[in-house]
Formats: sequence, structure tokens, C-alpha cells
Amino acid sequence: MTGMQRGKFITIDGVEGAGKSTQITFICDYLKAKGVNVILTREPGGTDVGEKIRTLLLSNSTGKMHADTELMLMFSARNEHIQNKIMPALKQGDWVLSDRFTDASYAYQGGGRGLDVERIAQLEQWVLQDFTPDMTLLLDVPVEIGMSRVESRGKKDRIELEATDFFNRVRQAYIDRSEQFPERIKLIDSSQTVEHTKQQIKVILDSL
Ligand code: Z5A
Repeated sequence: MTGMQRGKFITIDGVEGAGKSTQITFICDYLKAKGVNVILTREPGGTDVGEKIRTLLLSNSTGKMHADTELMLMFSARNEHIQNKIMPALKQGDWVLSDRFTDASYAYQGGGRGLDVERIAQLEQWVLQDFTPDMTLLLDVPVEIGMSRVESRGKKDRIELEATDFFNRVRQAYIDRSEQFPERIKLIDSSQTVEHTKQQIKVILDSL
């Protein structure tokens, strides 16, 4: 690329109630204070088409769905997201901060639903080629703690209705990925206070 420097792509992931939404606001403000132009987005979603796919994926009225269909819908939304939002922003030098990304497909559809990781990797290669986040912040919390944090939210969506076992497999798949990609995925203990998590994130961001 000539001239302008490409922005950085940071993703934040983890099981439910790990504190992604809480910390993402802090990260955004922290980077802005350092003079970085940041775009905040999420998956599934982030574009008009992606948000429609999100509704289909998470709505209880959708009912049962084949795990492969769920995986492909996640990647369809992701393709739209990358092509129409993430790449254009990075190319013009903005940073992009995404609440969840491909690691969630490995964790939820791979770990949770039990889909073959090799098949997910094939889809990833097809859609993303070599595109990958510059950094992923993985907020880790025991499933029971995460669940107790979100309990008061009331009605659960289609995926949240899964049993504790499902989320334990999701958490383990995230941890496995952080061990597989230690350079990119920073595992953060998010089981303590919001402030404790924030301090760990700050140290990591300063290293960027
Ligand atoms: N999904 C998938 O299956 N495959 C994919 O490829 C992708 C996604 C991309 C939507 O995700 C669903 O899509 C998700 C995975 C699936 N399904 N599930 N389950 P989402 O990110 O939109 O929704 P979510 O997972 O339900 O996020 P969340 O529950 O909102 O989690 P969070 O953002 O990490 O939590 P939070 O809102 O920041 O915090 C929850 C509460 O805890 C809140 O009251 C906070 O004030 C409190 N909190 C936060 N941190 C702390 C600490 N440290 N101590 C105490 N209390 C805290």
C-alpha cells in the first residue's frame, strides 16, 4: 500500500457475560484519547445485511437450525462485514474494533455445536483468505460467573438458551485458540472487577 498506513483491526471475544460490551466502550474511548480514529462494530452484524442475518440467527422465532446453516450464516454476515465495512475503514487508516469475530465461530459452532474445525477452517480460508485481526482480546470468565452476570437481562436469545455444557465447550475452545495463536490472542482474566479487567487491557493496548 502506498501513502496512508492501514489501520489496525482489533477484536474482542469471550463467553457471555465476560464483559465485552462493558470493556469495548472503554477501549474505544482510550484509543480516541490517543488520537486514533476508531470504528466500533459487532458480529454477527455491523452492516444492514449483517444485522438482518443477526436477527435471523438470534431470534427465538427462527427455531431449530442445522449447525452448518448457522455456521454459513455467520460467515455470510462476516463476508458482508469485511467487504463493506472493515476493509474500507482499514484502508483509509481508521482502526476497527469488533465485538466478536471469527474466533466466535470456532468457539460456538466448533466447540459448542461440535462442528469439525477443519471445515470451519476451509470456510475461513474461502471467505477471509489471509485476513486476520491484528489483535484479539479474549475475556475469559468461568461460565457460571458469566451467566450470573447476565441473568437479570431476562429473555434469552436462540443461542443463549443452550445448556451450561455447551458454554463450557465454547469457553474451552476459546482457550484452546488462545494457546494456538498466542501472538494474536491475548487471554485476559475477566472474572474479577471491571477495573481489574480494564487494567489488563490497558497494558496490552499500550504495547500496540
Ligand atoms: N456467535 C456465534 O455463535 N458465532 C459467531 O461466529 C459469532 C457470534 C460472531 C451474539 O453475541 C451471539 O452470537 C452470541 C455468540 C454468537 N451468543 N451467545 N450466547 P453478542 O456478543 O451480541 O451477545 P452476548 O454473547 O450475549 O454478549 P453479552 O452477553 O452481552 O456479553 P458481554 O458483552 O461480554 O457482557 P457485558 O454486557 O459487558 O456484561 C454483562 C453484565 O455483566 C453487565 O451487567 C455488566 O455490567 C456486568 N459485568 C461486566 N464485567 C463485569 C465484571 N468484571 N464484574 C462484574 N460484572 C461485570
